[in-house]
Amino acid sequence: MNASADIGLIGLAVMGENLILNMEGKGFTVACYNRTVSKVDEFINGRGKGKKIIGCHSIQELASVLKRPRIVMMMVKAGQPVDDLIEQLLPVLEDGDIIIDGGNSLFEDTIRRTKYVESKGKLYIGTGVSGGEEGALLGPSLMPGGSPAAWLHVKPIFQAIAAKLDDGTPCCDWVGEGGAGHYVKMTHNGIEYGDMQLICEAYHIMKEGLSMTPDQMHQVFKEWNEGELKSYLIEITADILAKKDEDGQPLVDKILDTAGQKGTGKWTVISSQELGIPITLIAEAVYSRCVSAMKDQRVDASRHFPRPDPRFPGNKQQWIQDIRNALYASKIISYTQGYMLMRAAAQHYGWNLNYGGIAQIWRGGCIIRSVFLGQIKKAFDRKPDLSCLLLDSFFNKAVRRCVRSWRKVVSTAQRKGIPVPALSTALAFYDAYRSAWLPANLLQAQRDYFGAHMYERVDRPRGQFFHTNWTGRGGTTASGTYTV
Ligand code: NBP
Repeated sequence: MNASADIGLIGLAVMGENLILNMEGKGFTVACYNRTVSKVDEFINGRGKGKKIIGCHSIQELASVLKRPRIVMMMVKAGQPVDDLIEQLLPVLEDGDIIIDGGNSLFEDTIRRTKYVESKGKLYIGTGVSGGEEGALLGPSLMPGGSPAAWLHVKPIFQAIAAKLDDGTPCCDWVGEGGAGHYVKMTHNGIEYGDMQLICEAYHIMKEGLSMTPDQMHQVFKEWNEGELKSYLIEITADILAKKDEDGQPLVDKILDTAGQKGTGKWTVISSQELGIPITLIAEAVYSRCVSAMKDQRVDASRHFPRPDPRFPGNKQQWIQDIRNALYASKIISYTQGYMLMRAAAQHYGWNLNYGGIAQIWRGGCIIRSVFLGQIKKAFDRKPDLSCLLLDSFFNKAVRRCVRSWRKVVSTAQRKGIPVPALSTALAFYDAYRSAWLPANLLQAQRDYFGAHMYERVDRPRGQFFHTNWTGRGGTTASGTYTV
C-alpha cells in the first residue's frame, strides 16, 4: 500500500474521531486504527465516509500507510493502555518515527515514556489536548512536550488544527522537554477546578445571601461576561442558569449537589505538595468537591447544627459588584499560584517553560479560555522573568482595587454561614504573601523545643542555625536542618 497518510491516529472514541475529522478538514490524510477493529469500519462508513481517512485493521497496516517519519498519535484511555500501545508500536516503527500521546496522562509517566521511547531510537510527544469533543473537532488548545526533535514534524499539523486567536495565532506551541506538556495540561485542569469553584461560591452567595433566582443570576453572569471576567466558564454558567427543565423550572435546581472528579485536580495538588508550592485555591477546590460528595453526612449534620440567617444586609446591587471584585481578585491569586507551581516544576524537572506562551495557548480552545489570560501574556511580555504574577503592575493594581470588596464578601459570608473556601483561602494567601512578618518564628521555636530542629535568628546572617535548651533538661545535640 502507498505510504500516503500524514499522521496515524489510534483510538476511535470521542476525542480521537473528532481530532481525525479536524485534521482531515485541514487537508491532512489521516490513517486510523482502534483496538476494537469493528469501530474502524463503523467510522470509515459513517462520519469518515468520503474523506481522506484510511481505516486500518492492524497496527502493522497503520505503520505501512504512513509517510516518513511516521507520526502516530494515541487518543486512548490514560494509564496501562498507553504503555501497551507503545510496546505494540515500537517494533513496527523505524528510528526517527514519532509516537504522540494525546490522552490525559500523568506527567511522570510521560517523562518515563519519553526516555524509554528515545532509548529505542524513536521520538515521543506527550501533549495536553483541551476543549473536549467540540474543541477536538473545531480547534483544541494543544500543549505538546517531549522530544524536541519531534516538534518540527508535528508542528504543521498541530498548529493547523488548534484553535486560533482573532489575530490568527494558534493556541498551540512547544511547551518543553519530557513531561512538560502534560504538566502544563495538568496545571490547566487544576486552574479549571479553581475557576469553577470560585464561580460556584459567587452563585452560592447570590442564591442564599441575596435570595436571587436563576434567571436573575443568569443576567448577572451575562453582564460579567462582557467585562474583565469574560471567559468560557462565565459564559456557560450564564447559559446553565437560564436553562429550564421540561416542567419549565430551572434545571440547575434539579441537579444533585455532589461533584465528581477524574483526578487531574488531585494530581496538581499532589505535585504542589512535592514541590512545596502553596496552590491553596486549587487545593480548596479539590476538597470542596470531596465535601460536596459527602451528601448523606451533610444532610445528617444539617439537622444537628443551627444555620445562621444567610441573608446579606444592605444594597443588593452593591453586593453584586463586591462579589464580582472578590471573584476577580481570587482568580488573580489562583493564577498567581498556578504559575508559581509551573515555575517550580520547570526548575525541578529542568524544563524551559515559556510562561507568556502558555497563557497564549490557553487563550482559546480550552475550558479556561478568557480575556484574563491576555493580561497574563502581557505581564510576561513586560517582564519575561516575572517571578510572581501578583507583582505585575496590572494585577497589583487590580487586586488593590478589589481588596475592600473581597474582605467584605469573605467576612460577611463567614458571618452568615455561607462556605466560601476558595474566596477565603485566596484572601488568606494574599494577606500572608504581602506580610513581611509571619508568626513562623513561634513555629520554629516550637519545633526546636520538641525536636531540636533549630532556628535562624533575626540578628544573625541567614543560614546560621541555633538550638536552645528550652527546658534546661534537654541536651545540646540538634537535629538536621534540612527541608523536605
Ligand atoms: P476514552 O478515555 O473513553 O478511551 C477510549 C479509547 O481507548 C477507545 O478507543 C478504546 O478502545 C481505547 N482503549 C482502551 Br479503553 N484500552 C485500550 C488498550 N488497552 N489498548 C488500546 N486501546 C485501548 O476516550 P476519550 O474520551 O476519547 O479520551 C481519550 C483520551 O483523551 C483519554 O486519555 C482522555 O482522558 C483524554 N481526553 C478526553 C477528553 C474528553 O473530553 N473526553 C478531553 C481531553 C482529553 P476500544 O474501542 O477497543 O475500547
